Amino acid sequence: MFENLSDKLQKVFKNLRGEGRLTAQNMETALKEIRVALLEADVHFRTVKQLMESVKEKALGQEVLDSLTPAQQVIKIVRDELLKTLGTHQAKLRLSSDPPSVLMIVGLQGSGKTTSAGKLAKHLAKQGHRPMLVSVDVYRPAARQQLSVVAKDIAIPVYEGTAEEAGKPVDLARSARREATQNNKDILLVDTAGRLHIDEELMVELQQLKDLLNPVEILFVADAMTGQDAVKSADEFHKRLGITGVILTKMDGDARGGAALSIRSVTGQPLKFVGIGEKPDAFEPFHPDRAVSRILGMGDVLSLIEKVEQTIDQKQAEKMQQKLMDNEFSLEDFRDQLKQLRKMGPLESLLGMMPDMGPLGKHMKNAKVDEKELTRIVAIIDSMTPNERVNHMIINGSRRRRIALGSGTSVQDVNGLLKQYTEARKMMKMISGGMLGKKMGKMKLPGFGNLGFPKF
Ligand SMILES: Nc1nc2c(ncn2[C@@H]2O[C@H](COP(=O)(O)OP(=O)(O)O)[C@@H](O)[C@H]2O)c(=O)[nH]1
Ligand SMILES: [Mg+2]
Repeated sequence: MFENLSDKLQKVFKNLRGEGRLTAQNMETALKEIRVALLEADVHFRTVKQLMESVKEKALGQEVLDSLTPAQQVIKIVRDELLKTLGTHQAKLRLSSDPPSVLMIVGLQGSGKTTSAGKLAKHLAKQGHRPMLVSVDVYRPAARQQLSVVAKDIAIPVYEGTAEEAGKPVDLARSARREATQNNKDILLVDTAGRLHIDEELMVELQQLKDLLNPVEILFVADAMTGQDAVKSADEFHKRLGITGVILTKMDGDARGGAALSIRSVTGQPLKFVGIGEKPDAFEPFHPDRAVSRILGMGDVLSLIEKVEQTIDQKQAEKMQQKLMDNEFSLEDFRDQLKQLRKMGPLESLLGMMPDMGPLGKHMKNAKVDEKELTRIVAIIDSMTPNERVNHMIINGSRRRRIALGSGTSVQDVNGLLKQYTEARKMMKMISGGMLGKKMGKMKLPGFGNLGFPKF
């Protein structure tokens, strides 16, 4: 996986290592080499273009961390942009709250659908789920039997179907779902037929299955070794059917990684799992951060970069905490905190990581976090004048109307935000005087600034 690309990028970084500082010239050379490395790895040209534009912008911009050498800085920038391309977080499998969750496995012939359906079922069973399998590939004689063999091997039940259903994908799917429900299975994996090329008939059939089953996931299975062809067919399937994620198989044989790197930026749908061999266990959730470490290779440099970033975040967090304690926490700080939080990942997972803080903590962990809401709040604060941001008391009715207009929100939204903000300040004042303040002061939570806003 990614060996070729990794080798080439490491060479680029090595050449930079001798440089005392980043100049327009050595940057230019490095950027050119990175671009070539990506193209040679068969990354989609549009993905390369996007990636290189952001890398260039950052490299020439002012985002420089003093404690890193030029080479390390470039590595950091490339790492950040690769992560953005792959999706900063692992794209988890969605499951329905109304079981059985139906997962449709689609893709071209030979891409690895049947194998992956079995692997995924096994993976889910290991997590404590009760999956059931069904094959609706009624065209190739041995296709359904192949799934039965796979299922037996991993001890997952499979719906075999009746003689009347044998040639009818929709009937098979319907009965399989009923069977899954009756047997208290919480997940039904539907292995569908493939073709050598995308054709109308197949798409119509898949659409019928989709309409019937209302799947929570339509996973497109692509063979990584086919490179950009895999990306192209993923894109076509997505346009026709609306896929929700990709399983990239045969990564064990793909040294370049072009498909893996392009799929999300081309289709907009994340890579969820990778197949790394023929055996039922050769399958894993796709972790963008691990893939990036693998591509860049330099474990030690990456941990150094992380450490430097943590120190910076930590310093900022401490400054914010002090402001909170002193009740000088302005709307501007509030906005910066929100941006900081967003940078660190989905708020829910962040809140989930927090140590137990008694009733207040529980309240926060249960809080529904809405990223859209966050974007709106940032927009509202951005529409305020600097003076308004540090002095919220001056924001009267007409200012509120202006802010709402400027941020594309309503006066109610602005009122809501100001109310939450003032309540939070009040709460912080109370807390900073009492026991809790002392306890929290020691915890140094990076997202501490958000403590007062449990309503999102
Ligand atoms: N090396 C390797 N082979 C795989 C992987 N996934 C599937 N295969 C092989 O690819 C071939 C086609 O797989 P199959 O599941 O029958 O594809 P389908 O036609 O899409 O159902 C089989 O020989 C599988 O063993 C993988 O991740 N790595
Ligand atoms: Mg098959």
